[in-house]
Amino acid sequence: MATTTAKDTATKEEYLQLHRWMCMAKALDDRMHMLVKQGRAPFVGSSRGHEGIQVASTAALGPDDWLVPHYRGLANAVVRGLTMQEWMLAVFAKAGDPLSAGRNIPGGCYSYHRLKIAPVSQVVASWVPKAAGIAYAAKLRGEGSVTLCTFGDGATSQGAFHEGVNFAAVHKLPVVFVCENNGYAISVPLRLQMQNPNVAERAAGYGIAGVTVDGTDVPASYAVCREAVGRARRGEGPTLIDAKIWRLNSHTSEDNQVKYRGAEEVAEAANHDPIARFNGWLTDRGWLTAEEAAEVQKRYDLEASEAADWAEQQPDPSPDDALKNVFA
Ligand SMILES: Cc1ncc(C[n+]2csc(CCOP(=O)(O)OP(=O)(O)O)c2C)c(N)n1
Repeated sequence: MATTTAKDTATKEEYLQLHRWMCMAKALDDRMHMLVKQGRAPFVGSSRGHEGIQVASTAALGPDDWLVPHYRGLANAVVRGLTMQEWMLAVFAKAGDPLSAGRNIPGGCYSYHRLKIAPVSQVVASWVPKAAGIAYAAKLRGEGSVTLCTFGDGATSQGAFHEGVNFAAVHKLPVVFVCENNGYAISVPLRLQMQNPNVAERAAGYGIAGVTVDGTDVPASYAVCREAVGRARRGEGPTLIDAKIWRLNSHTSEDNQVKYRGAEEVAEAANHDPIARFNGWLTDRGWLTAEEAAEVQKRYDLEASEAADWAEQQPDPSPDDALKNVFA
């Protein structure tokens, strides 16, 4: 099991692109919170705090690779090419929503074949064996694609996690498993989920590579994920990455995290925003000024607001289509 802290293996342009994707995801996330408060949207499961590892892991993929994300994967989808308008059509459950034609909670359950995003499920960890299955199919067909599977720390307490990772290990499948370890399964803290808080150490039990990384450190995360994707692509089997991060918001808009984390811890979490950290890293290098970083965020904030206003005006699904694409 290796621990990676800092590496610098990408170009300035690649890092600036990662930064833009993170700001775009934040803009959508913040706008959704506002829409929920205004009573215009029903729900948000926030990705704030997860953006660093999400853009790093997804940007490490190629266009023919598969993404099997958990329900908190907004920045993953943004990197795959999801547009703000598409996301907002889903938020308002409009007929033109390409994610689920207005049938599912935004972000919670959807699929997007064009972007090679497999169906997102609410059933925690159920997608881990599915990711192994997709990778198995790719291997049997000789496709050469890699599958990225993401999940939270809570998911690693489920039986499906073991089944999926073990199967992938035994068959040396081209999968990268990324635990976005935010320390909570809704209100249940890590110490009540596992005796050993280092998820990557379990990799030894499966006979695969395991790496721990600070998931708020974008350059380190990107390096680790690219190594893991390369390993999978070369036929050297899966990697289990434990990306330590902080969840900045409540589990969803349905709970109040101050009640179970306490105000002090919630305030501390705000000091671990991967976007603020990456802004600092880029400005230290002279690749972005603080003013430019603020300008990028402002531009995406405006676009997210315009996308929401536009989507809200689009046609609702027709009741006649209620059973379309639904399995009996
Ligand atoms: C099988 C199953 N059990 C319980 C739930 C209720 N539930 C939804 S999200 C969640 C927490 C999962 O935590 P984690 O895997 O750490 O991911 P996070 O939400 O923190 O990103 C739980 C218990 C569920 N959806 N599915």
